[in-house]
Amino acid sequence: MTENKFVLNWLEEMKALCQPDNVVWIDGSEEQLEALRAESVATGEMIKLNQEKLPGCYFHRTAVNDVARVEDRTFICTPTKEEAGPINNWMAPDEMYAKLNALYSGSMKGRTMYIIPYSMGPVGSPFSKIGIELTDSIYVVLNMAIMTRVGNKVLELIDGDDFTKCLHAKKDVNPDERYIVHFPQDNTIMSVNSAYGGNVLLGKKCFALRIASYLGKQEGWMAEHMLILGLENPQGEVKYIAAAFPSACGKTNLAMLIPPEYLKEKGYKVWTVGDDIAWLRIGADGRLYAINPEAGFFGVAPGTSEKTNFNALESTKKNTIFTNVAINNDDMTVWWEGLDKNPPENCTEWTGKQVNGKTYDQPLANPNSRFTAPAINCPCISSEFENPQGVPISAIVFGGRRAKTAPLVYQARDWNHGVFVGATMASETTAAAAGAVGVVRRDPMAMKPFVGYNMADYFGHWLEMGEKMDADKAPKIFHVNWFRKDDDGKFLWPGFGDNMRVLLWILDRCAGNAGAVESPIGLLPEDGAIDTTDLSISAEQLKELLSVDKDVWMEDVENQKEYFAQFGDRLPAEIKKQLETLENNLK
Ligand code: OXD
Ligand code: MN
Repeated sequence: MTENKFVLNWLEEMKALCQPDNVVWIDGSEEQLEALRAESVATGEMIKLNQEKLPGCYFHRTAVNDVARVEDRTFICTPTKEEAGPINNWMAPDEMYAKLNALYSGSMKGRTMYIIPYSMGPVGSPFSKIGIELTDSIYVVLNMAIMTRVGNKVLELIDGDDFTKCLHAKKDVNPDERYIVHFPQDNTIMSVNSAYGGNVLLGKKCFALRIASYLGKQEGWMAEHMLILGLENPQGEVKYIAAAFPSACGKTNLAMLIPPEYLKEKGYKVWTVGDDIAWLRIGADGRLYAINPEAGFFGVAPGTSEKTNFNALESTKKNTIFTNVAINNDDMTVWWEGLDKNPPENCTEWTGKQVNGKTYDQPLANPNSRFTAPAINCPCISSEFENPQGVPISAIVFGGRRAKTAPLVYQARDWNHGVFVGATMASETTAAAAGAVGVVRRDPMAMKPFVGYNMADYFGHWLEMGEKMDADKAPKIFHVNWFRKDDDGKFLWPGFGDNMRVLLWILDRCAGNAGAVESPIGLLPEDGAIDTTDLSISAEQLKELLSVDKDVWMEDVENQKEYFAQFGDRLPAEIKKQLETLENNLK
C-alpha cells in the first residue's frame, strides 16, 4: 500500500506488539466499507435499521461501563510534568509506555487489525494533518469513515514521518485498565480498553484538539473547541463566526441555527461549517482563517428534535450510525428522550432490555447516546465546507451557562482582553449531571479537557497569535450567555433561533455599524441595539439581561484568582494584568 519506511516500520512494531491474526488496509472504497458493515451485522456488532426510513443507517451498543469520555483516564505524557501543566493527568513517558505495552501485548490475537489512513481537514489542504489509526474494531473503522477523510488518497500524501500514530485496542473494555494517552512529543496516541466514540475515534478529541493544540503551539496556529458558522445577510454577503462553549450549552444548535421568521423573510441565512472543532491559521492577507477538520457530526442525540435542531435531525436520516439510543421494534427506527412525546411501546432500550417505553421509568436512550452523521447530510452545510483555504473569521464568541453573572452579550475591548474573557470562561453545572447544581466550573476556551500541554502556555499562545495580527484584521472577541435567569429562576432569553439577534449585533460591531457602551467588564450593546421584533420581552427584562451586578462579579473575580493561582509563575503577566484591571473596574 505504501513504501513509506516510517509508516512500515511503525506498523511492523505495532503488529509485533498486538499480534493480530489478520491485517486489513482501509482503502476508502464504498465496496470495502459495505463489506465491513455486512460483517459487523453478521457478528452482532451493529444492527441494521429500517433501510426505507433510515437508508444506510446502523445501530451500535457499547458496554454499560463505556458510554462517555473518561477524563480521569486521559493522560498527556510530555517529558516533564510541568509541560503538561496542573490541569492534565501526567505520567512519565517511559513508565506509561511500559504500562501500555504490557496491556497491548497480544491484545489482537484472534482478531483483525484495521489500518486507517485519515486526513483531518480537506485532503491536501495546507491546514490539514494526517493520522493513521490502527484498531481492532469495525465500529471504529465505520465511524472514522464518516468523521474523517480516509483511504489511499490520504496515504499517498504522507511526507516522511509527518503523521500522527494512533493505536486503539478494544480488549475487554475493562474500565480499571482503560487509558487514553497522548505523547505529543512523539506525535502518538494510544487508547485501550474502550469502544466509546470520544475515546476511540482518535481523529477527534485526541488528535484534532489535544495533539493539534500542541502542534499549533509549535507551528504558530490554533486548534480550538469551536463551531464555525457563516451568517448570510439579505445582500448575499456571508460573515463567519467561530464560537467555543462548554458541553451542554448548545454548540451544535447554534452551528445549525434557523433564523426567526421575520429575519428569514428578510433573507438572512445560517450556513454550518463545523459544530465542534476549528483549526485556525493567519492567512496571507493577515486575517484569521478557519477550517473544520472533521467530515461528520458526532452529536448528542437526546434533546435533538425537529423543534430544537431541525438541521441536525435531518442530518441523521441516512448513512448514520446511532450509538446507545433506543430502538422502536415495530419499525426498526430510533428514539431518544426529547425526539418527540411518543416513546415506542415496543422498545429495546439502550442496554438491550425489551420494555414498554410508555410505562418504563428509566431513560430509554443513554443521556450521552450519539449519532455519527456525514456533514454533507446537513441541509445548511456551507458551500465553503470543503474549501482548503478555510473561511475568514470576523468574530470569536465565548460562552457559558451563567444564571446571574454574564450578560446576554458583551464585547472584549481588544484581543488581549478577549483572551482574558476566554480564559475566565465558566459554566454552572445543571441537574442533568450528578453532583450539586449551579456549581461554577471553570473551563477556559471550553478547552479544559482538550489542551495537550500546559494551560498557562496555551494562554500565552493565544496572546502571541494576537501579536501576529493587526488589530483591524484580528477577529473581534465577544462573550454570550443564553442562560441568564431572573430572580424567580426563569430564563430571561428565549435562546435557540433567537440567538441570531445577538449574532447580528456581533457582526454589526465587527463592521463598525452598531453602538456599544462601556462597562467594567467590556462593551455592552447600547439601548435598542438588540433587535427584539416579534419577541415578547419587556424593556425591563432586556435591561436585566444586559446588566452587570458588581457584587456577583467580585465573587467571580475571587474564584478566577483561585483558579489562576494553580499556574503559578507560568501564568502570562498579561492575564494577571487583565485580572487586576477587571477588579479595579468593579471597585
Ligand atoms: C464533547 C463532544 O464531549 O463533542 O465535547 O463530544
Ligand atoms: Mn465537543
